[in-house]
Amino acid sequence: MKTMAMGSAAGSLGLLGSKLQSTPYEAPSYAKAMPPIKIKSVKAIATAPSGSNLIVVKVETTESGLYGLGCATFTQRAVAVVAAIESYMNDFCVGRDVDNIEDMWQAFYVSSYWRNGPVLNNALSGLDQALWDIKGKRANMPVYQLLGGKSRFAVPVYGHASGRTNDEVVANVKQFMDRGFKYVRIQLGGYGGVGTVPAKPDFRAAGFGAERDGFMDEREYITGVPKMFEAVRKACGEEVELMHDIHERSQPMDVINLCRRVEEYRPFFIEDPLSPENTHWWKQLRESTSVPFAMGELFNNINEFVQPMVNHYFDFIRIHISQIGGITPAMKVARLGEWFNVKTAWHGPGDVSPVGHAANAHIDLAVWNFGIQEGGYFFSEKEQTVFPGCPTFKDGYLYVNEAPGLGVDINEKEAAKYPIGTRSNWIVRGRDGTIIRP
Ligand code: GCO
Ligand code: MG
Repeated sequence: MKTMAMGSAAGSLGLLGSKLQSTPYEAPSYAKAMPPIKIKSVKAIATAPSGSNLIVVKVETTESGLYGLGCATFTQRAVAVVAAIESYMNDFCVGRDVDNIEDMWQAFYVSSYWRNGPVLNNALSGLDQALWDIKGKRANMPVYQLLGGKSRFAVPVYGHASGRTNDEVVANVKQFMDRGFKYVRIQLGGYGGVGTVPAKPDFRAAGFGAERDGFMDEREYITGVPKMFEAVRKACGEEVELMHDIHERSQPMDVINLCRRVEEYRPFFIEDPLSPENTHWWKQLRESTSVPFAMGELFNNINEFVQPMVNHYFDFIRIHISQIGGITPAMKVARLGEWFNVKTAWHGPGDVSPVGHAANAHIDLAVWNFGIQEGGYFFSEKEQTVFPGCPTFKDGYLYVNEAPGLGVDINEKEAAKYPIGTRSNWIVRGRDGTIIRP
């Protein structure tokens, strides 16, 4: 019986075989209008029109005039990303099909064997976003349409209010509220209160470290944040949603106490309460306070989000889109969040290029589990000249420009006017000179 069955199967296959061989490959109808297009070249464009080093990948194709742009901005090590793109990515990509984004992502990701990490992921993000830009242009649609269309009319954003005193912070919050912002991040001085404590730290008096190293007074910071929340709530009321970025600079137990003391001021979220190196504190932190948390701008890999989501450790995903490798992996984390009611709050400060801000916004428009978008960053005149088509802000909302693709272009002649630098200073020390995670 078994041999008979196999015989008949082989027979039918044989039949099928001969039938399949006889019908030449028929390109699906949509592909008739979109002949396969290859990558002609990949290059890095480095520019700093507003001071922050920005890196953009330009993917040129075999179809004249068709190219894509993607953000690869790792501002502190920009030159290293340019090297990865110029020395490896161009060679890897030339002649490959522009259409297979997931395959290109997976292929470049493993092409170095040793993988992951900020430099290669930023380079990969530039390629990924550029391929989505090209696909949108080919489909003659904005990228958010390829991601499933709009789940909201525009993208609510939060502004950055800071000051050296609580009064200055309050005044800054009111300015944002007057401009229609419903969400505002409040910081006293720099992260960790750096720059607000006049006293000369002991390490500097002792001549330890470098003159430009920052000083954080941990005690001043931990006791100052609840007072700042109190001052802003008293002056600005309950209307405005308030968030704060601890920026992973405090000790876990201090963070637990700080969060307990700001609960009554109903923070929208407290960001980066722990450093990636301290993720083992999440269980205790989560069980100690009810404030919502946002985390993830320093995460490199989609897998870093799984356990925290499964355990409901944080409520908002703070992905820096180029740090994780672009739109393709960011969409995976966003979709995963839906299962655990974790919402997006993409990273959007000045060291994201306008192309990256647009990529953020296209995902923000499409995903259901959108939380908020960082957006207190307004594009300067120079930046808008270098990047025609920058997203726009109005009344606390971010708008993409509805053009096909990501909608942002680049003027390379203008970009060349603002060369990038190599100096970045993320050294922060405690009173005795101990390095603090920045
Ligand atoms: C934020 C971030 C940034 C980072 C900066 C690092 O929440 O906006 O923490 O300010 O510190 O992007 O280069
Ligand atoms: Mg942050």
